[in-house]
Amino acid sequence: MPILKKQDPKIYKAIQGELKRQREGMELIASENYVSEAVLEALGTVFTNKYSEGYPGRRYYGGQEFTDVVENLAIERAKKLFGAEHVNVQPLSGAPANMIAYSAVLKPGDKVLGMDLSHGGHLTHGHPVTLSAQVYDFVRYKTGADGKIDYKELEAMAIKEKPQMILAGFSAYTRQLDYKKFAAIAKKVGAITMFDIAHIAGLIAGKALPNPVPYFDIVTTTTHKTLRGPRGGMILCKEKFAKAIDKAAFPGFQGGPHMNNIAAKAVAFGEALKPSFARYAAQILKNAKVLEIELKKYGFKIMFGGTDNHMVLVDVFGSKGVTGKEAEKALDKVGITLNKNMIPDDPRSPMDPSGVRIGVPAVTTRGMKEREIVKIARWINDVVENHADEKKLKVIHKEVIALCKKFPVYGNLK
Ligand code: DSN
Repeated sequence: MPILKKQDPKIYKAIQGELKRQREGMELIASENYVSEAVLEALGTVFTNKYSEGYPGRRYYGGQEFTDVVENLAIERAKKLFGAEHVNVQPLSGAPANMIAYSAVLKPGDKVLGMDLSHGGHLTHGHPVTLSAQVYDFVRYKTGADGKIDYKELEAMAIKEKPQMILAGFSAYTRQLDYKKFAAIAKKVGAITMFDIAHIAGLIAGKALPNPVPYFDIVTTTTHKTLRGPRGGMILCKEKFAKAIDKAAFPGFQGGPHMNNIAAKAVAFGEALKPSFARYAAQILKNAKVLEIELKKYGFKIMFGGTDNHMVLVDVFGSKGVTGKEAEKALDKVGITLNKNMIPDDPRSPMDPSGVRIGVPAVTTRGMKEREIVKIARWINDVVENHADEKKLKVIHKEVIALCKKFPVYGNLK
């Protein structure tokens, strides 16, 4: 970046610092990943200059011969990846994608069943602090006594509440959803089905998890988590909702789409269509399972009874008497990044909850496999148990950097 270095050294320095952090750090935030250098290249292009309100072939401004190419390719590739009838690649991210989808098919005040945040749902699924909860009447379902979604209870709730929509999707729930059962419950009460697959989209694209798209009316996602694309959102839906979704995205909710981002989405979807992506997705599941098994050996309580996807939710406070915040902070010191997280019905506060969420998509992108995950689990235990021992933390930090250097990322970036 020779021009930036000269023109704006402060920003250049921060970017270099972040690059070093990402190269030398063990990234275990379940929603983060490393995009390819091709995706980064597409993001930093002249498409950032272009306004293109509307859709391919019907835009409001001129000069769209190249924007149409990238948006059409992104749509075509996403359709192929997920077997979707209709795709809108314009949502700026996951939260707007969800608001767009709600507004396309619901009226203000309509009732939606969505999963409780502390049970693994997401803020935009009707948490009281969000706009979604101000506009729609969200009723929250929870996991049952065995830590999994209780379909009988969900059905009873659906019959009682008569919602217009039943929403699936999670940012911390780690078990596989029974798509058929879920859709059958919605059908019984005449509700629209929506699934926010943001966390697991890459696992679905890589065929490590079954595809929910045939079972749901609307599927929303981000493109930057397991799917390993640029930060952004996307909506997949049945043809009968296509017009409403497109209209709700533009002009309903957003203005001009970010075309550099859409170009980068197209590149990422192209990568996800390759056989190597399926191997990546399969390895994520193997790594997460090893993490679950190893952490259990160290006496950590794994929420929901275990994992079927890319992450585990751990009750560190209940297991080791260390809060989620303390664990996050101590792990940060050794270069292991993850996030504190509520556990179901957490007695502690969201800013210092009982749990931590640990995900393996980013380390799997680096090429780490079962052997490395065993080491990572050992470090997590050592750090949590010795979180106040600065000397020990320093030793572990050196070991973490050494392992990360064996699995380099962004070799061509300067
Ligand atoms: N912030 C994302 C996550 O970490 O799950 C969801 O929005």
